Amino acid sequence: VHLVKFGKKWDGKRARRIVGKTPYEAAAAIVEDYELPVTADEFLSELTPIFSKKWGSIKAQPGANRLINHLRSHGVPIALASNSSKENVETKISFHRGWKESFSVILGGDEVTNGKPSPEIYLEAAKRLKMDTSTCLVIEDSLPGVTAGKAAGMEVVAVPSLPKQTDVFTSADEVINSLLDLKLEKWGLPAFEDWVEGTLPIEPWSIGGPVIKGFGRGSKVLGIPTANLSTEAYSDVLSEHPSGVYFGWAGLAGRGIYKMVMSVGWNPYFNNSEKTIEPWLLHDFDEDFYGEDLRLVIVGYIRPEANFPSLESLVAKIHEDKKIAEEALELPLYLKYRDDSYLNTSSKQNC
Ligand code: ADP
Ligand code: RBF
Ligand code: MG
Repeated sequence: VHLVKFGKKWDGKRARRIVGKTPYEAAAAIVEDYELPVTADEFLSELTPIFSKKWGSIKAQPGANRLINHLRSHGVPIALASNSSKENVETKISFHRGWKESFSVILGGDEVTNGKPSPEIYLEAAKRLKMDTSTCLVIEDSLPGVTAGKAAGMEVVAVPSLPKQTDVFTSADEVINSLLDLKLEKWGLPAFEDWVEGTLPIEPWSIGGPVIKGFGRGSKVLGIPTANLSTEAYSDVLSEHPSGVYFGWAGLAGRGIYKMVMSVGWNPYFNNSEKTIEPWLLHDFDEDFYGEDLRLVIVGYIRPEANFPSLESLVAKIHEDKKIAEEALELPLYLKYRDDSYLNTSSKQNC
């Protein structure tokens, strides 16, 4: 990042201090945290053009388009309330087709006296929507935002933008891992209609590479082997996708194409410090295939990763996931991706 200029290194743990702040507050926090030899104003004015250039390449959170389209098609009015300036918010969303028109109200931090955590921006949003505050649902990724929403008398679902943050968001009415886990009917809103047989179709994504050694506990501890992929080579793909249990198709060069169910994330039961990708190929192999080229096309989502009171309950849940994936992959909607050319490198056909 820009910190390099000052001979400093970005510290992920400190990132949580700036999420949800106004641009000025965030700059001031960074200058203080890293003891930079500039004022917050100077830092901000150097940084703003650098960030503005990057806005166009920021991808929507998985589930964001789905949420916006669903609410619009059901006539549920939505507002966007951000501590960033109105101008910046409008520029940022201009890169996403249909977003600007979907919001009945867009409010920037420069349009209120006090930004979040003050309730002001949410009270103003409700007023402009002509909605009673008690009928509004706030979806927030930051702690100041959750505080603001609750202070405005609204129901608040937190979707933390940083991992392993659940404990910090206790004031929210619910903390979910990603927008894929939002259950609108819980809040009196029309339910999503796209779940099929316990699965949520997603925009397919793929990842592949040589199978590496994992923690050595898949088969040994759980009786469930998972063919781990190197996460280093794919850190950007992985960071784009929320942790959770997914399924799809797996291609093994020279062997074939198989159904696959996997977890992506920190495996709460084992509380790993790294985000890993753990695909279980739904096929009995006679031998290990470490080092071989494994290609995955991920087509659907099942559930968030969870913690379990016992190893047996974790194993039972994973077997449930397997059953859901096995059956869903027979649906034309998912079956068609079995022919994806990404899976067939030099491999011979099978199954
Ligand atoms: P590790 O911790 O090294 O990943 P696991 O106990 O999870 O070890 O076992 C994974 C290995 O088992 C894979 O790398 C692969 O070589 C082998 N294996 C055998 N059958 C399967 C399967 N059905 N799905 C995934 N991996 C399998
Ligand atoms: N680990 C968890 O801690 N929580 C989970 O909810 C979870 N779900 C999984 C679902 C599937 C389909 C698979 C294959 C694994 C899952 N695991 C989960 C990961 C499991 O803990 C992991 O494979 C082992 O830690 C082996 O390294
Ligand atoms: Mg494994």
